Amino acid sequence: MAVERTLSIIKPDAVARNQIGAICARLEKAGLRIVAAKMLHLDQQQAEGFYAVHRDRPFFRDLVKFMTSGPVLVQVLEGESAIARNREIMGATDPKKASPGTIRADFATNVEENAVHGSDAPETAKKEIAYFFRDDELCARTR
Ligand code: DAT
Ligand code: MG
Repeated sequence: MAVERTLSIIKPDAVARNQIGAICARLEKAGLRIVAAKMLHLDQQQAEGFYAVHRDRPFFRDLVKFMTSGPVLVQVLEGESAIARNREIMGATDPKKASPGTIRADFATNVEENAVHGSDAPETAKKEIAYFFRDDELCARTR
């Protein structure tokens, strides 16, 4: 096991429902530490760039529209196996398939409006963190 960092986004649906605190409580309870955070209202270019890997998928336009529909909370989480741990507590992309007790099972509306984002691998975590944060904006907390 190793201490890792991962990018988390609390998406516009959950922010609009005032669920930031409830979701952060889940992250913290899972042992993940918030080492950077900012609230942003993404513009189209930022959302398209962030989800560029999905640009040829049929849901891309709707995804960008949703991600720009309101503010999001972008965070860097740190902890033992943070990337996998965050994915585990997020649950499956489609909340209908998400295990009971996961964030998406409890907070997502559907596969499009699914409350949270989490990096899926070390390379994507590194890329996604750098997409939103400079190195000097991250505060190491795990000793
Ligand atoms: P995840 O967010 O679990 O990493 P992903 O990377 O496959 O899932 O997709 C990114 C986002 O795109 C996802 O959170 C919601 C949207 N999306 C994925 N599959 C979809 C689908 N079949 N229909 C509509 N939106 C979808
Ligand atoms: Mg993904």
